[in-house]
Amino acid sequence: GEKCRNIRTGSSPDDIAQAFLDNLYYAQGRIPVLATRNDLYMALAYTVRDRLAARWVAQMQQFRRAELKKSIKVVCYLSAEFLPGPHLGNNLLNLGIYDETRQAMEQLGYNLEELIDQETEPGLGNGGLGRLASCFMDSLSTIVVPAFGYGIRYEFGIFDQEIRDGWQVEITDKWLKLGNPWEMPLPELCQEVKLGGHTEHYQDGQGRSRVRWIPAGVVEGIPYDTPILGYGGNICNTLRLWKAEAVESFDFQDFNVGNYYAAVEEKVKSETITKVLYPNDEPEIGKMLRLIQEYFFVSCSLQDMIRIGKMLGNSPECFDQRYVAQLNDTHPSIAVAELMRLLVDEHDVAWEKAWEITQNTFGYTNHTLLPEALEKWPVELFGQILPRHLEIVYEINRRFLDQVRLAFPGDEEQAARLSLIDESGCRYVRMAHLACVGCHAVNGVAKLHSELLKSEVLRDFHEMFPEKFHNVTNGVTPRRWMALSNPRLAALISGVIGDGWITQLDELRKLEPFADDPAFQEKWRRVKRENKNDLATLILNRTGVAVDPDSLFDIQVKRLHEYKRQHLNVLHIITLYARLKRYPASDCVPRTFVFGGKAAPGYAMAKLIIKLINSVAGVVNTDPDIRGRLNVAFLPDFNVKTGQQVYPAADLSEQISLAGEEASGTGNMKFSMNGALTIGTLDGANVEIREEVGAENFFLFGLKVDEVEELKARGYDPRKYYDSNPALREAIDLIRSGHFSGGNAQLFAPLVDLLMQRDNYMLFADYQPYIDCQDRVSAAFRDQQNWTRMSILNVARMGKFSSDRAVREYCDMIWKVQPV
Ligand code: 26V
Repeated sequence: GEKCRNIRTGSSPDDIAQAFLDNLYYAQGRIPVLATRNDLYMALAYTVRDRLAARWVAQMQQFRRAELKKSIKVVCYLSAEFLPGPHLGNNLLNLGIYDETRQAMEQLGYNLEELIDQETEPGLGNGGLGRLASCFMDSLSTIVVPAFGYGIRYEFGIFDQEIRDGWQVEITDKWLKLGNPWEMPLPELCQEVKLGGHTEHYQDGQGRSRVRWIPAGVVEGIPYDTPILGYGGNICNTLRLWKAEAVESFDFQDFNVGNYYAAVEEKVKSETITKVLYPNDEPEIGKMLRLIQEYFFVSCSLQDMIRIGKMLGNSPECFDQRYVAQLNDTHPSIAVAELMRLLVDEHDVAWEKAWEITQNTFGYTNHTLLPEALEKWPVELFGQILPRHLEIVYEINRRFLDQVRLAFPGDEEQAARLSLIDESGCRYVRMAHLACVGCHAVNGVAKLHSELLKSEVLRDFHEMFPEKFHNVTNGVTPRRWMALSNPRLAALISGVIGDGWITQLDELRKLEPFADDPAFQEKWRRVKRENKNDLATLILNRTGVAVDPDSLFDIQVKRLHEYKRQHLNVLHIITLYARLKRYPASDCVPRTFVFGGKAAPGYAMAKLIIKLINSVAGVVNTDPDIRGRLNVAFLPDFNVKTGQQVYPAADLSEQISLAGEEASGTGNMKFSMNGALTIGTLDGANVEIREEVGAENFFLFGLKVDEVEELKARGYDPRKYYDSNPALREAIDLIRSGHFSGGNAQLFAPLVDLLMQRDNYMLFADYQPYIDCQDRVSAAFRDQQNWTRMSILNVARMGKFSSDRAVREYCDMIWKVQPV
């Protein structure tokens, strides 16, 4: 009856309060006096989930009725990583019941923010790539594009980071320990995945040659669905993550031949496949389990797509009319061979037709130019696990190389460069090549990156298929990264221009006239100041470092990597420290340096940089000559949740990678749309951010891509910079002498030696321009009026960097689908 409906769907504070008590009692088995914080969180999560259910079910119904029959294409985003962040707050925002829920909790004597804070986030990704996938899922739902996100339900996500004695310590991420109220297991929709074994070639009844794959074993994939509701509740798409389970005892011993498996245990159980997320930024060659993970989720997903099609009466031959699938980097690129196998071997489609369907279906997004990050699998390992796919890859390659030889007669070097198989030494399957050949579209993630793809990493493919190449500059969702994480700023903005910007981010332009309004500026500063207060409290609680909210908050949060140059930032800190030690009375702009980010467990240099940051912090924070002027804090365990507390509080965003190294960056966008000014190089999306906000509102420094190349060609010698620049020399010598390591001169030797001898990312070349630029930042910060003006203009001009715009570009250029 009426009462019952309100309990599950009502959105008044009374309805929500009643539903909450109901769920606490019936779902969690508790009454308020006995409830733990987690019981309360779970009860609220179930209450919100109930309110999603109706829209979720309606979506499934729509798939059945309208969409597929009207031949509307469904977008499938295939990604080995998703980083959705905590769901509760975002769902409240998108359902439009945030305030009502706050009131309901108040009525019952609970604090909503505390309950939201109880959620453990799903850390099913490493960084930018996984977070981008989740921003895209939010945008797909918001702009009303029917979509599935397909991925892996890792039992353990990215490790939790603790800092002990200045070093990173990795702790297993047990995100499922207290239960996950947002997911729905669907064991009836399980899929079987074959692995290993051999193939048999035979003639079928009609005398056609066919192939049978006799696997060594089979594992089962169970889908776990999470609803992804769009802002305003337009539609509710599904994030479908696969968990591996055993179907029978599976002896992996067959794989244990050759040299590649030394590091892999003798017997790996089926369940192991989805146990743990591999930390990125580590060479993957030879990691059998990683290849199995990739194949496992791709196979489950493609079979699931065919199953849904079948249920709706579509034959596999219409696959490409019903679906388009985006490959988020090469991690799912085995999909090209798997769809061919499913169509040709299992659904009896002719090779040529199957190839047309495959190419029409897939698009490939590249996310990095780093050569060491390009996936390739030893042919032998590949064949051990996927014997049929190796045959298919060879056949694709044979046909492709025929095409190449036609286009470039006599140019065997071109053929060797393009081949899906690297034959230069030990033989490898090149996954990016498989993706380029098997997809109808290839794109980079920022203008500069897409250009460099065409001129460098994928130059030969661009020559072969120029029409396949596109650019789609990344974006981030303004729901999570502004409205949810920065409610003070959101309220201030909506107060003057309305709240249309939340779904039409270009409307932020209407803020421009307020940039010079002193009263508005004052309010803007107050918001930033309150956000900084909150972050100061967080820093104190997490690190014990007391920081001054009036100081300039200078923040670099991102994965630790040499190319991102966190250590260049450190050189600046040391330079300021040395200046203050020499001239204690000098008048400097007080700064708080905040760092956050994880280092891959096997990346020793990145871990040493974390230790360096903490060592410098230890000295700077406690030196009485420095007190109150410079503070350094390393915020442990940077993740989506912490990010939401960090970006709103930044004055200055550090985007200082060596030009040509960072594909796009998305943190750069989050900072700027929360009113931070950027100090950055002309790298990744920085180029376009600067174009949008205006050169006068962006602190630019450093070598350009062509200058980097030129300098490398001339022969880069870091020692010259060291010899000729006293400030740089002093900073390096302070590290080398053990000044920050209690006299231990050995501790940072590997880092300093590498800089002195090779300096692969040219910190020394960019050092002085960076210091000079930072001095301009300090001078600018003294003029608070003008700083605020620049801050407002940054926000006003960030409309382009909404993931809604990015997803619309994919829809137009690559997927050829119309938002409903
Ligand atoms: C992987 C590896 C593996 C081998 C060692 C070095 C290395 C370095 C990076 C990676 C990650 C590559 C994929 C990735 O996460 N790329 C990021 O994608 C973001 C979304 O497009 C983009 O904003 C970042 O600039 C890009 O680094």
